[in-house]
Amino acid sequence: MNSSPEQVKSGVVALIGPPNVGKSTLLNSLLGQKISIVSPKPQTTRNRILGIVNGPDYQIVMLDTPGIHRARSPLNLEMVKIALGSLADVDAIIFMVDVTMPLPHTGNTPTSCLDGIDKPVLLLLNKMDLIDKEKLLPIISTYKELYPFHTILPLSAKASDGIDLVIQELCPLLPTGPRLYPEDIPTDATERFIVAEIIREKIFLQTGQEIPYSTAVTIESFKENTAKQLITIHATIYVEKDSQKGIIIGKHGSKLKQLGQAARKDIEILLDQHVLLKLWVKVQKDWTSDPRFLRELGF
Ligand code: GDP
Ligand code: K
Ligand code: MG
Repeated sequence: MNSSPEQVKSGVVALIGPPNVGKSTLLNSLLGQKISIVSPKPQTTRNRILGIVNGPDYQIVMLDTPGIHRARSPLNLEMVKIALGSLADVDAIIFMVDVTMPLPHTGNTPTSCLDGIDKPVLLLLNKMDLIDKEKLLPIISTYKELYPFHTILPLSAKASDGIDLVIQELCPLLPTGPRLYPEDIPTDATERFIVAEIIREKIFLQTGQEIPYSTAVTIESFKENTAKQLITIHATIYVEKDSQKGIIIGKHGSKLKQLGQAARKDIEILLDQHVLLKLWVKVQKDWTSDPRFLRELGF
C-alpha cells in the first residue's frame, strides 16, 4: 500500500559568517559526527558542505560554507562566491560570529553581505566558553543595531552548549513537508571527498605559514578488498612550489608519514574499515591562481 510521506519541519539553512568563527564545528556538533573539517586557521573550509540534521519531527539541511572575507586570490574569490551563492535557495540563514573578536565598527560591518536578503537570519554568538557572561550584553546591543536579526543566541559550538536552542529556533522557520533526504545519511558528500578533506585538515593542523593555503588534495584511487576488510587509498597532495614539496615531505619523509598517520586514523573511523593510505606530493605551479586547475578541482 502506498502511504504518503511523513510531514515534518523540513528545509534548508545556510551557515555563514567570517572565517574561523566555528561554523564547521557547529555543523559537526549538530550531526554528532565529523563531516566538515576544522582547524584554528581561517579558510579551512573551501566548499559548500551539506549536513543533514534529523529529528523526530524535523530535518534541517544545513549548508556549511567558506568564511566571508575580502578575498584577493582567485581561489579565495571562488570560496567567497560559494558562501554568498548558498544564500539563494534557503529557508533561513545562520550568521555566526566569534564573541572574542573585536566588535564591528564603521568601515568593518561583517553583516553587509546580508543587505537586501529577504530571509530570517539568526545571529549565533559563538565561543561563549571563552568570555565572561557579563560581556554579552554590549555585544548583543551592537549587533542589534547592525541588522534586524530574527533571534540572537549565545552558544559554544565546540562544547555543544546551546545547540538545542538553535534547532528549536530554526524549526518554526521551515516549511512543513516530507524530508528532503533519507534519514540515515549525514551528508551528500562522497566518501572520496571527505577523505580528501581529512588529509587537507591534517595539513592545516600540522604545517605552518603559507603551506596549508598552497595545498590541494585529490583522491586517485579507492580500492576495497572486502575479504581483507581493507581499503587502499591513493591520494595526491598538490603544492605550488618545489620548496613546499620539500616541507610537506620532510626529512627522510618524516612529515608526510606523520600527516598520513593522522589522516589514516580519522579515515578509518569514517569508513569503519582498515585503511592503507598512500600519499604522493606533486608541484602544480601557482595553482591557486590557475583557473584551469581550479576548475579541475571543482571550483
Ligand atoms: P570556521 O572557519 O568558521 O568553520 O571555524 P572552525 O569550525 O574551523 O573553528 C575554528 C576554530 O575555532 C577551531 O580551532 C575550533 O576548534 C574553534 N572553535 C569552534 N567553536 C568553538 C567554541 O565554541 N569554543 C571555542 N573555545 N573554540 C571553538
Ligand atoms: K577554520
Ligand atoms: Mg569551516
